[in-house]
Amino acid sequence: MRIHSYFFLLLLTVACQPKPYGPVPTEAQLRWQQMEYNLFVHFGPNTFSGVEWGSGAEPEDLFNPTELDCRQWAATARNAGMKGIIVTAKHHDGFCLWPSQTSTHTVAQTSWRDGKGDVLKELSEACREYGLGFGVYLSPWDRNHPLYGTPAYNDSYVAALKEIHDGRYGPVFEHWFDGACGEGPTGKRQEYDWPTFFGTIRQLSPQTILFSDIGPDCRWVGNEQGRASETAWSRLNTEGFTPGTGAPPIDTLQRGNVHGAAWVPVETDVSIRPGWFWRESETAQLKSAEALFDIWLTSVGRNSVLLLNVPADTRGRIPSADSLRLMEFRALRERVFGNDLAQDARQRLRGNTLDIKLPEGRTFNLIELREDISLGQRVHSFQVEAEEDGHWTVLAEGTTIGYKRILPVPECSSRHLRVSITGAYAKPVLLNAALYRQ
Ligand code: FUL
Repeated sequence: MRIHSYFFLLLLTVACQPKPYGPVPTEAQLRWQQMEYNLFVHFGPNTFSGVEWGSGAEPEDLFNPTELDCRQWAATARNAGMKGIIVTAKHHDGFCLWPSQTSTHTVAQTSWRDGKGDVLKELSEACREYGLGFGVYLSPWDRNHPLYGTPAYNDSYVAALKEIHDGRYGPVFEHWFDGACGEGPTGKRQEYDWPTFFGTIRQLSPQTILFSDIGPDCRWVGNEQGRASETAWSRLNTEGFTPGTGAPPIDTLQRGNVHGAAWVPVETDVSIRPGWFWRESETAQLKSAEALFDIWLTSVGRNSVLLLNVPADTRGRIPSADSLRLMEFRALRERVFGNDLAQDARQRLRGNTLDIKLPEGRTFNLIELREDISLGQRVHSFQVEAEEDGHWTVLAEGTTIGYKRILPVPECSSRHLRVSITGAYAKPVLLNAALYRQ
C-alpha cells in the first residue's frame, strides 16, 4: 500500500515536470551560455603594423613581441571576471601564431624566440593554470596562403583545424569561424567547405562550441557595437544558409527565428578600443567603465554571451590602461549586481504571474528575469508592473527573456511588483527575479 502511494507520488511529480519546448541547448551550449563573459585577444602582425587587415605580404619578422606573457593575459581575464580567452590564431593576413605545417607564414619563420615560439601552447597552458577556457579564432579568409582560391586550400584549412583540435593544446571551448572576406569582386574567391570544417572539429572535439554567423553552436550578433537585439531568440533556421555572404539578413541574425529549428544562441563581440588590434594612438579612446556597463546590459542582459576584445600590445601584454579599465568595470558590476534587492523578497508564482513583495526602503532601476533555458525558450511577451496605493503602473514590457534579461526601468521604490507572462509558447519556466540599482 505504502509503496503504491509513493509510486503514485513519483508519477505525479514526473507528470508535473514541464516538458522541453522546441530545440534546447546541448550541455556544452548551456555551459557556454553560463560563462557569460569572455576575453577576445586580437594579436599578430597587425599589432606591429597598426593596420586592421594585413595584406599577408608582411615579412614574418614583423611579428616580434618583446615580452610575450600569456599568463598575464590569463590573470587579467580572471581578475576581470571572465571565464575564457579566444585568441586570433590566424587573422585574415594568414600569419599563424603556432608553428603550423600548413603554412610558411608562421611563428616558426620568425626570429622571435629563434623560431621556436608557440603562442597557442603558451596561452592554452596559461588558461589551464588560471581555470579559464581556451578558444581560437581561425580566419578562413587567408590573404597569404598560395592555395587560397583553389579547392586545395580547404584541405589545408582542415589540416590546420586538425593541428589545433587534435588535443595537443588541450580542450578548446570555442572555435571562431570569421565570416569576413574582403577580397572584392576582382579578388580571389574561395568556396569554403563549411560542412567539412564543422565536421572535422565535431569529430575531434565534440564539446567545442562552433561560432560563425549562423552557428551551428552560437551565432554572430550582427554588429560590432556590443548591441544584441531586445527581441533575441536563441533559435535560428540555418537550412540553406552559410556563414559570410550566404548568411541570413543581419536583422535575422539579431532577432533569431521565433520558431527556428536549431538552438543557436547569440554571441556579442565588441572591442574595448576603436579597433580590434592594438595601436598606441587608440589608448586614449578606451571605452569607459560606464560604456562597458551599458554593453553588459545590451549583451548579457539580452540573452547573449559577451566576448570583449582587449588586444595585446607589441610587448605581447595586455596594456595596463586596458587592464585597469577592466577592473573598474568589474568593480562597477559588483557594486550593482552584488546587491540583489529582491534576494530576501517573497516571490510567488501564481499561474503565469510572479508576485514579488519587497521589504520597505528598496529603490531599484534594473530588473533581471531569467528562463530555465534547459527546457527551451518559451516566453514571447511579458510585462512588469509596480503597485502604489492600489494602482498598478507598467514599469517594463518586453518580448523575449531567455537565459537572462536585464531591463533598465525608471527608479522605483514600490514594495509590490508583478511580472506577468502575457505570451508563451509553452508553460513558462522562470527562475527567481532580481532587482538592482545602478
Ligand atoms: C571581423 C574581422 O574582419 C575583424 O578584423 C575582427 O577580427 C572581427 C572580430 O571580425 O570579421
